[in-house]
Amino acid sequence: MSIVNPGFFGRRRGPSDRIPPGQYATEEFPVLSAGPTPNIHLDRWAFTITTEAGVEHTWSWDELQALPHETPTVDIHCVTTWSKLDTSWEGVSLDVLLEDVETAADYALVHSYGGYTTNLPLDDLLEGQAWVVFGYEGGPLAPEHGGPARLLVPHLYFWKSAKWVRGIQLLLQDEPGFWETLGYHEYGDPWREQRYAGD
Ligand SMILES: Nc1nc2c(c(=O)[nH]1)N[C@H]1C(S)=C(S)[C@@H](COP(=O)(O)O)O[C@H]1N2
Ligand SMILES: [Mo]
Repeated sequence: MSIVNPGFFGRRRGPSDRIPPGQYATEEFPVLSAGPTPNIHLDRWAFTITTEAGVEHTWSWDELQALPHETPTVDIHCVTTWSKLDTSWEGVSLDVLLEDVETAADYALVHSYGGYTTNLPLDDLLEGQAWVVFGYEGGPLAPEHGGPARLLVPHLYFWKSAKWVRGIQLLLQDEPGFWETLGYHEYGDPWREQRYAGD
């Protein structure tokens, strides 16, 4: 045990400042899936961004891998009250994927293999806030955690981080996804405890 708490000298945020209200930190990595884990072959895997005009931008697995990779280390917060600090991932930033997409949309509806959906404002996918990730803690992302690839949007509750992601539909009007239709908050900011509709 050290005599001086590492938080003593600086204003660096200590672990307890990183836990949003109503959450607890865990070392575990629980699996939360609303259905079975889909089995997706990499040679048939594709990721498609569809604009409000119906224009499709599609990446094969190899095309995705050829894009610049980032390795974000982030805290994740599940609405069932667990948070996990300093998770490390490898993937491609949505800034890169959206770079050449012409759109006037303000909303995104994320689609997964298996049928799961979740919605969020398009702005929340930009400026280094979201990735399509395929690596976790130095290895490939496990199927139960969304492999081959999932969305990672750590600043929102983890249900927005769609596992087995297959595409993003850009929309002029917001459309609720799976949990949002069932009464969860349309935005889901853990720091404002936006768990359920109306919070
Ligand atoms: N396709 C899909 N993505 C999903 C889910 C799901 O059921 N299906 N569950 C969401 C919820 S509620 C959470 S908390 C996280 C859980 O991710 P994990 O199983 O890797 O912990 O995935 C989110 N993404
Ligand atoms: Mo969740």
